[in-house]
Amino acid sequence: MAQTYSATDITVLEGLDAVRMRPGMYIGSTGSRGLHHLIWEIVDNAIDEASNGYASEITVTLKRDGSCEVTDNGRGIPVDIHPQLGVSAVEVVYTQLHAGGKFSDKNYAYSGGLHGVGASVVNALSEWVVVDVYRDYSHYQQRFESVLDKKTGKIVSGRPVAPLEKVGNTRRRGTQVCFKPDPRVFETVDFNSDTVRRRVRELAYLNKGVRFVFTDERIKNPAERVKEYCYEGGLSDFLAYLNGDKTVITDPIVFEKVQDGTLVRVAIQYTDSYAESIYSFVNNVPTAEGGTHETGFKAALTKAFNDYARRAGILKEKDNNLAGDDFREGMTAVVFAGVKNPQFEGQTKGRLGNTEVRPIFESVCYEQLSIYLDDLKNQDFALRIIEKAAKAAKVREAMRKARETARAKNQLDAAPLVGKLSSCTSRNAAQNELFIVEGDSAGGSAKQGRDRRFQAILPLRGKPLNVEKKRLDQVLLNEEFRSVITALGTGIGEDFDLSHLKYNKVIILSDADQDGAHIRAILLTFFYRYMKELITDGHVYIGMPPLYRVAKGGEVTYCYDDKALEKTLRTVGRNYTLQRYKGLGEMNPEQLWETTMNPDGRKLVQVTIEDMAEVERRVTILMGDKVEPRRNYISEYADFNKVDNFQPVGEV
Ligand code: 28F
Repeated sequence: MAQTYSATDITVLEGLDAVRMRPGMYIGSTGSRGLHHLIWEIVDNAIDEASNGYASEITVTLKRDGSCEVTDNGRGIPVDIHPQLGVSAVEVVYTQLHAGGKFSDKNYAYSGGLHGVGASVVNALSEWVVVDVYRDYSHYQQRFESVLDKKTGKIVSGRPVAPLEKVGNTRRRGTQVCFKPDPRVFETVDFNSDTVRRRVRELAYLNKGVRFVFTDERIKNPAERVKEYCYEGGLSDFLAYLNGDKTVITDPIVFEKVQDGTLVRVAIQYTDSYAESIYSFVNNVPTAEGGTHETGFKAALTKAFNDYARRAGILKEKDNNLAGDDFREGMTAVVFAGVKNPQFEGQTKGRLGNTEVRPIFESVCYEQLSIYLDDLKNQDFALRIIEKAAKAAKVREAMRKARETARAKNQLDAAPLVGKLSSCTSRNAAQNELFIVEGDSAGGSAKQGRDRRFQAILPLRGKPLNVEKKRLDQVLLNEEFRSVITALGTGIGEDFDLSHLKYNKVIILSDADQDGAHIRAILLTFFYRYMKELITDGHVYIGMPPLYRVAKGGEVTYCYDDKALEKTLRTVGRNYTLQRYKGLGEMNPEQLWETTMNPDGRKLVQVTIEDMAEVERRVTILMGDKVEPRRNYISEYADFNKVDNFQPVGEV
């Protein structure tokens, strides 16, 4: 039944030109992230239709012409004419900002999204958009275009080419939207297949039972072109995926409950590893920086487990409570909050700020975890978790003592740095840079070649300890990591405090070979495991030394990859000398400065966590103790120079 829309339902605000004027206000940036945001705006509308039970299948297709098509098999956007505006609801949704009508379904704890809010933004920033609606046995279509008006020289954004029109009869139901991002708005209009595929898979995990079909028509190999994701197990299946190569020691603990209009959905599973991995989301949006849902969850977990340990007589009257860290060792958890009006905070808007959400998570998680722990059929799991935590507490205690004595003898802070770190003269952390350099010879050149005012050098000898299999205490005892921790100044794990960071950029310089890539992966694992905010707050970079040096006459050109070399060799013609750098150590200080350290010419890749789940899996495979998956992984991803999963930002 087509709803009639009073003017109040659809607030008609400024035109789409405002969006084109300041796109960053609506999609964050006009870089790759902003480009992909267009897809997620449209997919969100399809997911709203699915979350309300009207659609069961969503498809996302990347076309060869650079456009993206999204479909759902829901009710189809209404086609009736808006009484005040005199145009169809489809046209209103796609041409009026904030034209999303809130879903009135009462059975819905929180509104996953405003149907159609993002649609008009996508239209404003696209060259063209075609909307197909299949509804009431009819197929309707409308096309929108952003065209340059010759007279005014201005671009008119998202203008309907004609009113919505019926183009055929059909038994199909649902909505189809195809849009082509406008190259006049975006730095790049090239969709990244892996980025889209991974997010579609993540959405499939988060939307239990909804079938997602991702197609990249640009892929030649038909076997690779279409990927389908549908997880009846929802967050339990997500846990299984996240723990893929780890050894689990409990079944998944899963619960969900609505309280005061907020949806609490949690899945927990313990593995034999030492790492704590929490993936939190708000309305399907990943919150890499956590927030009130996560803090509420953590507090409840600690309280529920301690109270249980006392009830079960494992903790005696006189014993102290175990710490949250102890209970979270080896824990993989997915924490999902459904919130009506989420407030996002933090550097990358990745932290939930709503204060009312914390007590809701605390009470629901405490209640549900206590029910789980007291359930007789879960006793062996419960005891296993408590024992693991008690052991972790002993190690933590031993580590604290070790740190005390080490500090007393002034070992932890002073010794390793004496011969190691060449600090810079400036004390301005906002501009200072720390280069962590592989090998003493390269370290030497870096010390000589750098700008000592703001560039500090920390050479790492050989391959540092592989931290994935180690507890924090063993990591702390490793000299290499101690010097990194002390140089950064932030502390580690529970003590980590980003405000004490002494450098704005932490740049990893390692050779472009297998060893270099392994050292880089170990360092990234270390940061990811014990200083994750260093990454999520955007401080970690990877320096890219050149692979080749082409000299002809007095002219020297450095090439950073094979493509650049081909281009250079074509231009220099004949009788040139070509040098392939095997390692950083082959460059003299001047060359190292010029090619890799000088902020004016160097290439840095900023390490970001595009897809936490994927990073987790890769870290586990690459660093975990199972050799088989690692050998496959290495053979499959042999190109260690492709620092994938970490979004390159070009020159910084
Ligand atoms: C490929 C993207 O956009 N699907 C959508 C619907 C269904 C309804 C709807 C959408 C006007 C302003 C309320 C249908 N019947 N997929 C999509 N499916 N929007 S967007 O309504 C929008 C109204 O807000 C719908 C009855 N109620 C709602």
